[in-house]
Amino acid sequence: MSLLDERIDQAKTICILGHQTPDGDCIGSALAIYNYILNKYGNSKIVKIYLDVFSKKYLILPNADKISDDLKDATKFDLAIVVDCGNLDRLKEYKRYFEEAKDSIVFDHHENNDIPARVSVVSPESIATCEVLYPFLDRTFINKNVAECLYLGLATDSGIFRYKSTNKKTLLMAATLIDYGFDFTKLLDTIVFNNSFNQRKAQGIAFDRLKLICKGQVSYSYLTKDELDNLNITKNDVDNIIVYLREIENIKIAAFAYPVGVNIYKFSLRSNSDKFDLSEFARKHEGGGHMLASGCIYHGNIEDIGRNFEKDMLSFIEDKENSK
Ligand SMILES: [Mn+2]
Repeated sequence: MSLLDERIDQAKTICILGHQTPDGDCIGSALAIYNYILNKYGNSKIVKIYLDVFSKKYLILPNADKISDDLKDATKFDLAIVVDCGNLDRLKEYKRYFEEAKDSIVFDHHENNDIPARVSVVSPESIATCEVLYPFLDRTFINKNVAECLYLGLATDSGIFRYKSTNKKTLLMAATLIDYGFDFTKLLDTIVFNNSFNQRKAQGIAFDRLKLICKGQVSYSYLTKDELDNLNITKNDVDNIIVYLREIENIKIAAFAYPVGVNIYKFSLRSNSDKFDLSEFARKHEGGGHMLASGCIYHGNIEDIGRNFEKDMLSFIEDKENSK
């Protein structure tokens, strides 16, 4: 029995938690565990998933409608399972459920994971948390629903099997999963490729405004709160724009800023080279993430933020160039 099964066995009440602004890997690994427990134990366990607000497109996943954003559950859970999250602050207010739980386990692939769980399964060389989690699930109880959730995390965190860290293990796992017979074309079209009409209009504004900063090394664009409101879309509808800003010839880093509060902007960051460890940059600016994909926060009006970010990023790049 795996160390996950042992802990689930002993628990009556279980909560599953993940990082703020949850993505495909976070939601996928959380729901994989949920569907796994349901398949293995039926209704004999009380399992809750608490996550920050996420895009409705994820509702295509089995039992995604069971995910709650409730902060007022009075249950002191026997077991908290944290997925795809490197530190407690990124659990936001949901960290209460972790801190009050009697037992805890974390599955993650973020470097410098410092969540004080009873058991930590952290593997930074893994492409996705779903990949970290997979060997701890008893194959007998992986069904079509579990497989679909795991596949989503694997596909999205690997850039649909395109990023450098994709390897034989990733593809073999994906091959095993698709054999369960879920509709992977529909899954990825719904969650990754399809955009609403207004999302495309927002991309148009961001592309029109796109510029090169930091002496031509960084592509940069942003959207404001008014622009999102006018198109009746939310921050979750624009988090894919960074993908396109990275796919530009001869740039080293891509940056896209969008509002997450009044005068608060989140920067999505992507690097095209492991020479620039963006998690290091992000940690200095209220953020975190991976070497090649990170996020951080700037405060103020967008003009000042743009100037400050360019200054910080240029000195970061020059620092790295000089140290090699
Ligand atoms: Mn991940």
